[in-house]
Formats: sequence, C-alpha cells, structure tokens
Amino acid sequence: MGIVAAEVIVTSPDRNFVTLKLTTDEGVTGLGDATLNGRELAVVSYLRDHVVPLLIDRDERNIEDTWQFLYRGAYWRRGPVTMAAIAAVDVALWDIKAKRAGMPLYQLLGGASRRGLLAYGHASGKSLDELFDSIRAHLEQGYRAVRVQTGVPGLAAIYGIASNATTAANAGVRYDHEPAQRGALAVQEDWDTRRYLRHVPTVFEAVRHEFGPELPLLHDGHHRMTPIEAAQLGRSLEPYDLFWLEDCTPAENQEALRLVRQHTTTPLAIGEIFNTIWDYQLIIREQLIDYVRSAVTHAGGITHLKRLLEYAAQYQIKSGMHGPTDVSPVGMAAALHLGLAIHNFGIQEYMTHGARTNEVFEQSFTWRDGYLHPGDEPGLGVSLNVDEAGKYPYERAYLPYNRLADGTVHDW
Ligand code: GCO
Ligand code: MG
Repeated sequence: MGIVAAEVIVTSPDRNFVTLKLTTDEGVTGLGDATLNGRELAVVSYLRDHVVPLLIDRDERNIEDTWQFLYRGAYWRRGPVTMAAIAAVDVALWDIKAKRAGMPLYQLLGGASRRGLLAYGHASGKSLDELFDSIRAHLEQGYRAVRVQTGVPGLAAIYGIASNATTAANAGVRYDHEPAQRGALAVQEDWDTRRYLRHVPTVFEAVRHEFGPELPLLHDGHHRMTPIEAAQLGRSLEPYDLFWLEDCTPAENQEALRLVRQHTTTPLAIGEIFNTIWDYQLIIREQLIDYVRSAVTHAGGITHLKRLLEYAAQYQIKSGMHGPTDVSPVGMAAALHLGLAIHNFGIQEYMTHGARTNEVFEQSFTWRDGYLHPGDEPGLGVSLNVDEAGKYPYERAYLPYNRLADGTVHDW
C-alpha cells in the first residue's frame, strides 16, 4: 500500500485548471481539483512545495486521517488556498478508493438518493431582449432552472458576469465589447447599488410575465449590498418567487444575514467563497440561510463538505453547490457524486465547459432533460489526458473588479 507519485498538473484549455494526480504502488490513480480562480499558482505551490512531500508513502486508504493530518498538522488552518489543496488530496483519495472498490464514488457515499440532480444555468443579457434570448437558449438546452443576471441602465458591464465565465467565452467566442481576460490584468467595471436595486425587480417582473410562474429563477448579488439594501432587494423580489437570492451581503460578516432574514421571505443562498464548516457555524444554527453554496473543490473536499451538509441537514438547509466553469470537470464530478448521495440536495449550478476542456478531461457524467448524473464508472468517472493538457500552458487571468462613480473600490 502507499502513494508513490503525486503530480500537480496545470492546464489552460479554455481557462486555468489545477489538478492533483495521485498514483498508488498498485498503479491506481486518483484525481482532485485544486482550481482557485485568479490565484491558481498559490495552490500549485502549496501542493507541490508543502503537501506532495508528505503524501509519498502514505497509506492511500486512510482518507479521514489524511484530511486531519493536513488540516491540523499544518498548524495554520482554513483559508481558500489551504482548503483547495486539502480538497484536491481528499477527492483524489476518494477516487482511488472507489476505483479499487470497483464502484462509482456515490455508492461509497451511501448510494443514490435520487435519479438525477436538478441543475441551473446562467442566463444574462444587457437588455431584456438579450436576456429573454439567453433564457430561451437555456430552456432549449434542457435547463429547468435559470439564474438571471442583467445589465443595469447607466452601467457598462453586465452585472455579476465575468466576461471570461460565460458559456460563449468557454466555447472560445470573444465579443468585441468584451475585454480579453486571459493574459490581461484585471478589468475595471462600474457599479451603482441604487440603480441596481431599482432595476432588478422590473427585470424579474418582465421575466415572470414572459416565462410564467413555474420556472425556478435564481439571482446572484455577488456580495454587493449592505444588510439593509439586501433586505430591501429580498422584499422587492418576493412577488417573483425566487428559488434563491445568492451572496446578498459580503461574506465575512455572518451576523449581517440576521437583518436580511428579519425582513424577507426570499430564500437565501451563501458560501461559494467560504471554505470550512466554521464559516457557516452561526448562519446554519440560527437558520439564516436556505442553501449552502460551497463547492467540493473549495471547502476541503468530499470529507469536509459532507460533514458540513450533514450539519445543515439538521436545520432543513440544502446544498446548492457552486459549479461555474472555474470548477474543473474533476471538481464537478465530485460534486455530482456527493449531490446524488446526500439527502438534503437542493440544486446544482452547471455551466457547460468548453470543447477544449472536454478533450483534456474525459468525463462519464450525463446531462439529460435538465438533470445531471455522474455516471457509473468506478471512481469519479473522469480521466485526464496529460498530452492534451500539456498543449495549453497556464495563462495569468483575473476576475474583473468594480469601482463606484467616485472611484471607490466596491465588492465583487
Ligand atoms: C457563481 C459565481 C461566479 C463567480 C466565479 C468566481 O455563482 O457561479 O458567483 O459567477 O464569479 O465563480 O470565480
Ligand atoms: Mg455566485
């Protein structure tokens, strides 16, 4: 028994991905996603320089012990870089264990609790017409739930959409009005909360009018509001029956959600930038949220996110795992296995990866009729084509950021 090789593979087919590949003395391999959008190489160094030497000769069967060893043994705890690195090791070990058992990973996690995972995609448009076209395109692709982001009159950028994170951008399409992201410095966008708060309810009214009452609609606030502004938005969106309002206030302050919760019945989702169960301690116990947004990739892997979701389940809080294209196919596969197995699954975010990404990562998941399924291959069901990955070296890329009209930096 034992791990004989641990490689960190960086590739940028449509965007940057960091993958950990572990190999055992029996030649079984496991993959884990360690992609941290815009800060990828920090995790590469954490893994290569500090974690890989600790993995060689470790017994790959002891997943819990390895998790505790990497978390407690480092002395320095938590944080996105540490937790993404631990997640990659954890997922790779689960992949190995499931392959050795000859089972898809979800079987080791307790088996399937449902036939498939309801998924939502990202519809967006600068104008209502563009937005309606984008929603229609999603419905044609089979989506049964849609996140709606829209341009705000007077602001240049489409609110909440990184131009390197759209489905078209992932497919390699570049629009003239979109600043090139890969290889460029962070792009500055503009922001005005009052305009946004006035405009968004009119958009949801129009969307409900056009698409009817049934379609689950989501919206992402990207941490841009104060608690009282978030409370106002939640209340003004109540007539449009949102599935959730996401990241309405900056994530550092858990208590902020008390005020939001007192004023609105719009369901709340938070946590894509959280990385441990401790970030959720108060908001779960006080039932201030309805959905946990953490991804397997950013919250310490299957071992830690499962623990967190079990805690959430006691309070009828469900999963809503982060699944933009900056989560690699390996991270998505881990999310699908976990989501299929747990009882308190809510919804899965799903944006299709680009064609080059799908050549680098061979995947067994299926996407049918609005539902995802991880497939039944042993392990995660993802393999990495190392030759193909080698064709696409790392390219520095940043998310955009915002400034207010007077030049003040605002939250993204
Ligand atoms: C989401 C996220 C993305 C982020 C991106 C940052 O809900 O999918 O908020 O839109 O911008 O994942 O890395
Ligand atoms: Mg989000």
